[in-house]
Amino acid sequence: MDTQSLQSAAPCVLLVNLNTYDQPYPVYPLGLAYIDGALRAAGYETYLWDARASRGPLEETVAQFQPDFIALSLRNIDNAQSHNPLSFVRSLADCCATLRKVTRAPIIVGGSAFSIFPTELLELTGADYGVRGEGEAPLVALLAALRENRPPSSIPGVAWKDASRAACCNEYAARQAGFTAEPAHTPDILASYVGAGSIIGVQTQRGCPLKCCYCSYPHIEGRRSRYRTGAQVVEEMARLRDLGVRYTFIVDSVFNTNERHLVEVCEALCSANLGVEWECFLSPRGLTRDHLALMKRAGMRHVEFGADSFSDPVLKAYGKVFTYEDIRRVSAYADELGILYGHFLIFGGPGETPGTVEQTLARAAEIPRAYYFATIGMRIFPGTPLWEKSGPAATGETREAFLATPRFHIEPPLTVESLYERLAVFRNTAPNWVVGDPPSAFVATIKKLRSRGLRGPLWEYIEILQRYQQSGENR
Ligand code: B12
Ligand code: SF4
Repeated sequence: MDTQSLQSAAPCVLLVNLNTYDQPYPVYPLGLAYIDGALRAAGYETYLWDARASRGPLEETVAQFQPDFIALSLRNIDNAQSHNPLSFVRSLADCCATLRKVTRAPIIVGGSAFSIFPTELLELTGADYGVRGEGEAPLVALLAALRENRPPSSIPGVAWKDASRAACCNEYAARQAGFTAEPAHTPDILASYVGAGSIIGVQTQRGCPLKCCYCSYPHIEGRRSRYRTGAQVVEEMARLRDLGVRYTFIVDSVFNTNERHLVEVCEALCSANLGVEWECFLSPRGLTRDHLALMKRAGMRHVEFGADSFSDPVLKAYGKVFTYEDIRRVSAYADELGILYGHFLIFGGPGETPGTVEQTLARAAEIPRAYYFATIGMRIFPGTPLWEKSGPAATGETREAFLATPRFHIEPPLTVESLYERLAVFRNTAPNWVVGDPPSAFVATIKKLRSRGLRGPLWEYIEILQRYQQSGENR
């Protein structure tokens, strides 16, 4: 612990990251790094306690640090896997209960999971306040209000409890500036994640204007796009490189929503020639061969396409703004350019039929050398068209029910079991497919490869490994 901060007169904020989920690898708490940057810029002393990387229990840190405020980040509600669901909500409630016993400091919760169910999570956890969406400016404003004994009820994005203890949440401010501070990294925590095989995130933009039927991202980040300049992205990557990072993940919901931004960032990275490689999420919409070639020159080594389905009626029903032909075309470009690429597919959403499932599987043979990440069913989130169709209004349940137990839309007559069975059989002939979480043997092998210095997502090894496993089973 930084003993200077213990003696300091500046108000102290303890930042807490509870996420210990390690699929596909431990994910560095980038959101809290941004919050840390904003708090430090506003004159607060901060200390980051990380459930994976910090030594000693949280209670000890609280006793030592005596924080004035606690800022707790909740990234995942659950693992979003219908055939193997795992909820993380309980651990947040337990943590708040533990904190309550050892400190009177106000507990403020934020993060992507909190942003999806803000009022429900505020009530369920017993936290004092919350922030929905981008947290930097609202948190600084909330802490100022609390220090000055002003009610926080007019701060955009803030969640609080009214006189009857009912949770309320202000609208997420659509006009929020975005990127009001640079992320502040805690070097030893960052190094611990790099050592554990994590790929450190870099964010170049926030917001997505599109309206895919299931997607919570615009709800978390807003619809209006906010961008960092190419120079700012270079500066951030250079800072990470100086901290020992050689491969990063551009965590933007979709990196290619705006061609001008894509070109600006990539040209800046080409000129800086940092030697840092990266991967990102791309949409097939409007993507050209030149874009991909430029990204490759700028250090991009892997691409994850949010294709969702290879069937046009399904793509339409999912609210996608591209067709299978776009997917085929961009796959061919990536293959020609020697870029490793994968397609995320969601089976069983609205419009899916047994026939469209077979069409997607058959069309995978037309796509050269791709990797596939298949999910079964669509998690139903508030604020999405899917919520209107399959949420509480359709089932007669409460909103809380959709938080406490992960709920998925599966289009009848398909079921989780029938889809899982079909995909498991298909995977036996297609070792480049991952259905749900990656197999544990793959995760173990990847850990070994990472400890030998290999970087990146390494999903190119999945095929070799599954092929080897299958040949063993057939022997
Ligand atoms: C990139 C990404 C990934 C990458 C991560 C790559 C990497 N190396 O970092 C990969 C593909 C590996 C991944 C995996 C998973 N992901 Co993911 N991922 C994302 C994505 C697109 C961006 C996350 C990000 O880094 N954002 C940038 C940072 C800066 O933003 P942020 O963390 O939200 O923080 C801001 C605010 O939330 C807030 N904030 C954060 N903490 C706090 C704390 C306080 C006190 C306050 C006030 C504010 C605050 O302020 C921050 C700055 O503005 C989000 C969707 C989205 N658009 O948010 C999904 C998302 C976070 N993922 C999600 C899920 C479910 C998963 C997986 C479980 C999926 C799976 N089955 O494998 C795993 C879990 C991984 C793990 N070990 O935890 C869900 C989580 C919600 C949920 N449904 O439970 C999301 C929201 C997508 C969704 N489906 O809705 N993911
Ligand atoms: S799925 Fe991707 S493109 Fe569609 S709304 Fe979500 S972030 Fe935007």
